[in-house]
Amino acid sequence: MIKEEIKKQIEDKTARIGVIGLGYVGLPLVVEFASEGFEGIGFEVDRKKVEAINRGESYIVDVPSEDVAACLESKKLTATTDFSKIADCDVVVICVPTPLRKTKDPDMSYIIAAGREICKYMRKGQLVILESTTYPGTTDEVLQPMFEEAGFKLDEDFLLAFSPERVDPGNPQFQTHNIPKVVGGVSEDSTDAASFLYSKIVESVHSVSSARVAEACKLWENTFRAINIGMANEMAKLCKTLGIDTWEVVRAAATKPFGFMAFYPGPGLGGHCIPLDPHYLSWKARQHGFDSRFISLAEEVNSNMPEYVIELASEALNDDRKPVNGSKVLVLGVAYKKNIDDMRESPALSVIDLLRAKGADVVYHDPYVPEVTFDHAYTIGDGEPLSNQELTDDLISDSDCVIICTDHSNVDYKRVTELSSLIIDTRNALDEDTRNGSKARIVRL
Ligand code: SAJ
Repeated sequence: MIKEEIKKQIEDKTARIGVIGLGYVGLPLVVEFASEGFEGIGFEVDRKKVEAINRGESYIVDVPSEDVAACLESKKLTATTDFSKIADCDVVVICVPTPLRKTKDPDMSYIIAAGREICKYMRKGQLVILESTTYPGTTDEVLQPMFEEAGFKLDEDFLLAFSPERVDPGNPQFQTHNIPKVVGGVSEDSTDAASFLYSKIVESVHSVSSARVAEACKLWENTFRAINIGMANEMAKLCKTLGIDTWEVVRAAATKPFGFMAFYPGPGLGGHCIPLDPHYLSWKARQHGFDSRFISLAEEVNSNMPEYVIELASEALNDDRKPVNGSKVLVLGVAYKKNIDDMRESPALSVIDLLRAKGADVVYHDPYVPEVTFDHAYTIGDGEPLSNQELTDDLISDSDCVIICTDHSNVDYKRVTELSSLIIDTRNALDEDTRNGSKARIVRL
C-alpha cells in the first residue's frame, strides 16, 4: 500500500507537489508548499501566467511577487505548460475553474481535462487531490473511475481526495496557512495521506470520512451565504413596504451576540463563487429527484434585485416627472463588491443593461474598473462597452439619477450628495450625516 511511502516523502519534504491551475486558488497553494520547502511545480495552459511566474512575478493580489521570486531563488518553484511533468510529481492538486453553463448546469470540462492530463502521465505512487468547488460525488464518480480505467488501483497505485478551497481574495486576516482545511478521501488511506500533507502548510486540518462530505461541506458554506443574502434582500423589500429602515433593523439585530449573523441587502449577487456554487448542489440533488427549494428561492430573490433597483429608480424619476427613457443615469461602482476590481457576475451589469433597455443614457464611475463589456447572449439593451468616466462635478450634476451599486471606500459621497438631485443607494454607502446634509433626494434599499 502506498500511503506510508507518500507520507514519508511528505515528512522529509522530498514529495514533489504539482498544482494544476494557477489562479486565485492554485498560485497561493503552490507558493505555500514551495515556501515550506517542498518542490512545487505549477501547471498552466496559459503561457503568459507561466512566463510571469518564471520571471518571479505574481498576478494574484494575495501572492506578493517577492514570495514567487524567493521560491524561484530557492529552486523550489517552477511553472510549466508541459503536463508530461505530472509524471515527476508525487502529489497532484487540481485547482481549475468550475463555472456554470448558460443553462446553469455544472461545466465539468476543466476538471475532466485535468483528469485526462493526469491519466496520460500518471504513475504508481501518486496522491491526487481535487480542490475545485464541485457537486458531491465528483471525486469518486468522475475522477476515480478515470484513473482506474487507466489501469491504476486505488490505495495500491494511487490515493485520491477532495479538499475545498477557502481562499477569500484580498482578505488580510485569513490566508492559506490560517484557514482551516477540510479534507476527505475516497478511501481511508487517501484521507490520511492528504490530511498529513495539508498539515505541513495549514495550522488546522479537519479530516472527514469521504470526499463527498468534503464536497458537500464547501457547497453548504456558500449556499448558506446565498440564502442568507436572499433573505436580506427580501427583508429589504418587506421593510420598505412597512416603511421601516432596513439598515437600521439589521444593525440592531446584529447587536445579538449569538444566534445571528448579519447579511445586508444589495443590488444582487456577484462574484465567482456565491452565485454559482449553489447550482452545483441543486443540480446534483435534481439528479436524485430532490428539489432544493431554498436554493431556487434564493436564486429567484437575488437575481430579481437588479429589476427591483430599476423599479426604485423609475418611481423616483417619475416623481420628478422624468421618464427613464432619455434620462441620464450615473452608476457609481460596478465591481461585484467593494474595494476590488472584479466584475464577475456583478449585478451592476444587469442594472446598466436594464436601464439601457428602457432607453436611459447610462455612464459609470468605478475607480477600480477601467472598462465594462457585456455578454451579448445575456443583454437586452444595446450591450455596447462602457469605460470608466472621471467623477467630475459636471458628470454628477448632469445626471438625472445616480445609482450607487458598489460602495467603494475611495469615492467622495458627500460631494455626490451635494451635486446630484436624486440618488438610489443600494449599499447604504451614505451615512446618516451625509444623508442629512444632502441636497439630493435619497432612496435606499
Ligand atoms: N453580498 C450581499 N450581502 C451580503 C454579503 C454579500 O449582497 O451581506 C453580495 C456581495 O456584494 C457580492 C456577493 O454577495 O456581490 C458575494 O459576496 P461575498 O461576500 O460572499 O464575496 P465572495 O464572492 O468574494 O465570497 C468569498 C467566498 N469565498 C469562497 O468561496 C472561498 C465566501 O465563502 C466567503 O465567505 C466570502 O468571500 C467572504 O467572507 O468575504
